[in-house]
Amino acid sequence: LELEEALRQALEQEQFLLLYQPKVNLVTGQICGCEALVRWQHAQRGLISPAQFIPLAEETGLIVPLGDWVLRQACAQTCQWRDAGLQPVPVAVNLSARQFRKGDLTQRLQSILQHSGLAAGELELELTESMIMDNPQQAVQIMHELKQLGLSLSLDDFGTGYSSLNYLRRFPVDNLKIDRSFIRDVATDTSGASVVTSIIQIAHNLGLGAVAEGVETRDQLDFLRRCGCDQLQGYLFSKPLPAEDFAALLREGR
Ligand code: G
Ligand code: G
Ligand code: MN
Ligand code: NA
Repeated sequence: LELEEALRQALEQEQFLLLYQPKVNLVTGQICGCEALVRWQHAQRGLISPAQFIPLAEETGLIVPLGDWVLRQACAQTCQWRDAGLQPVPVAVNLSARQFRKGDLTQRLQSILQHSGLAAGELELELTESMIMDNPQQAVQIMHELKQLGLSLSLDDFGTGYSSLNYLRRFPVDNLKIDRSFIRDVATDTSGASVVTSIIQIAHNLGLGAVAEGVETRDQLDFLRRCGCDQLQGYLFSKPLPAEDFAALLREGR
């Protein structure tokens, strides 16, 4: 209860910040996108990871106003980079299950985009398999509405959930993000490597992009490049960065 009250107050006082982690095109080596990751700047405890407050935010419903703040902030920041003369890249935001299921999601997104001035094509939403598989039929409907708005969609943490291939075929998503637990094993374990190869093939056979998360080593990078993976994200290239540092990368990268 104490944490809930603190979270409520933090929301009122906007004690949150976003870090931005680059996504890199494996062919060109250029930054082709970024993922916005929220942090709580706690007066006493310092930066708190979302793993420690997203579950409570989800339980209490605070995730809806927090999620809206994240969306507004990510859109505003991307517009600010553009206005500063940088060539911004699409920004990806993680949605939680409760945000995804809330009936007015598309209207709220439309209004957030309108107010920020960001084009819908510059915003990507990361959805997880588990939130979709709660009620796949309804999820497919929501995803179609989001696509109609012009947004891009990624399936996050792919491989850890339980989508049947039959459903996957019907999801109007643009990218599969291969969970980092699979990437960890590619260079050391042949079965780990074949899981990753297979996911990349499934993505391509369905006309989707394959994005590797949690890439930390050169060996993993080489493996992913050989398999034709499209994008990577991970500490090898960069950890999640404050907005100013990400802007500096954009400035030098082009
Ligand atoms: O950045 P970090 O590894 O600490 O993130 C931990 C988890 O929190 C990840 O699963 C990530 O997807 C999730 N997360 C980060 N930012 C957000 C956010 O803005 N909204 C939601 N719903 N989850 C987020
Ligand atoms: O669940 P989701 O994929 O959204 O989680 C993203 C989280 O993964 C971010 O919070 C980020 O801090 C973390 N992350 C990003 N790159 C790496 C990496 O190379 N290794 C590890 N272990 N974690 C990473
Ligand atoms: Mn994510
Ligand atoms: Na992920």
